[in-house]
Amino acid sequence: MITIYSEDHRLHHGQYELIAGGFVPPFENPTRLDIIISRLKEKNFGEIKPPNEYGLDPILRVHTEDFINFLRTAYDEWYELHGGEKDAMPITWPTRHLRQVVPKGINGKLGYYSFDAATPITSTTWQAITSAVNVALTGVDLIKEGQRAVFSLCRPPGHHAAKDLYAGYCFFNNAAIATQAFIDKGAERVAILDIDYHHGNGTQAIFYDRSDVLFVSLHGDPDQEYPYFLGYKEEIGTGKGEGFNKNFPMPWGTLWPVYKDALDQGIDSIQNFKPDALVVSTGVDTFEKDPISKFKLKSENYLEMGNMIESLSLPTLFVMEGGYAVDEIGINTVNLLSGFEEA
Ligand code: OKP
Ligand code: ZN
Repeated sequence: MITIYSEDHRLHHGQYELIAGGFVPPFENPTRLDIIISRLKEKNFGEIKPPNEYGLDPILRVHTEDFINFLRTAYDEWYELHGGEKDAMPITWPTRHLRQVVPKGINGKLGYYSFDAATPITSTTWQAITSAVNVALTGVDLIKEGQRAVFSLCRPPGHHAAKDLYAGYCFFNNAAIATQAFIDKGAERVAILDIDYHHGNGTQAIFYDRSDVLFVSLHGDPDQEYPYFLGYKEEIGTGKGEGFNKNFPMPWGTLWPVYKDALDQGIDSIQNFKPDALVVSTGVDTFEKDPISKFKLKSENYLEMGNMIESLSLPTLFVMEGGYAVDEIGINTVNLLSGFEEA
């Protein structure tokens, strides 16, 4: 399987995220991809290629122009106000009983366009997030050219980002942009299987009223787990999209047998949808030793997971999302891809 990868991911490296009441160095950091790349090489997994350049048009198919412009200029506006010592970070959000206005100043805009304080914007975040989109889109083109499967090794991740909202380490929704690109290049239906531990709230929101994209997500129950305010079972889509959104929330402590049963059901619904392509939002933070997650999957379970995904016999684009147990992130990610390839 070909991997698409750009060194530009390093240009997003925040100083801090807020977690459990304190600021710590971000769990989402460049080392994650270093470990995955070295495992891919160790296993001789396949060619590693740089992305092509696609510009902003494919991003505009998913995100609003004002949001894109905000991300492009946010750090400069922050710098003007606060100087360059700290990364740009919101602390106030337009929740209930406040107005959804776009304030002129950067502090207000950071809150308007985000929903957490885990997602710093640095002076070079823009280059990293546009390169991650290019990594995802290059995967789409290789599949259009006939590859059965491609691994788009994106960083930062994307599935928490909605059309005009960032958070959860995510800015542009790489998987959603790739999905829309498949459709714009002729696919009638595309399925997204989100196996990251966290609910892909951004992806769900982007496609919630659409019947040409089926979104299936397996994740920690939002009653207990981030992002808390989306990802419940009863969210099935709206309007024409009713029936094309499927959530499988599972409790903390979930082990492989329960997870496998949900994955079987998710795979069945993808099969019935008869898509032209599959996009896998690939998180390995379901791993038992993940430092911010609470499922209990083991490294060998990812082999079986890849095997099960292959059984759909679909052109498949793996887009990297989360996974923070850096010591094993390479083993687990490459196990998933090998399980697919050796099926
Ligand atoms: C990004 B991805 C709660 C803190 C959550 C943000 C998590 C973002 C995960 N324990 N902080 O889906 O892997
Ligand atoms: Zn996650």
